Amino acid sequence: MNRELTTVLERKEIRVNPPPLFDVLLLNDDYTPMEFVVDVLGRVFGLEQEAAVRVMLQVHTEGRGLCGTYPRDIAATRVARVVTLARAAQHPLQCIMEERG
Ligand code: TYC
Repeated sequence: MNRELTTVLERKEIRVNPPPLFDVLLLNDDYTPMEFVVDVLGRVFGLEQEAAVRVMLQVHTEGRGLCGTYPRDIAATRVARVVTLARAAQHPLQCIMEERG
């Protein structure tokens, strides 16, 4: 029996697996204004202007970029906030979440 499980049984503790983490990513498109993307990154992910510009430019040049990594519910809420802001402004900006490998 592996060491960790043995320890758990001896201590009579319940130790569950750590919750999965999800990357939240922005995808590039040809229409959403750069300034809008930078603003969203600040509002939804709390990024400073400089960091927001960096992520926006990474998305613009590489096709996708990492906004942050979170437990499932927080990741899903941030994706929804981005999409809601984008659609309200009639921009096609896409935001997705992916489980960390
Ligand atoms: N490619 C867009 C433009 O040239 C800018 C952009 C950046 C759009 C990041 C989406 O996730 C995005 N206006």
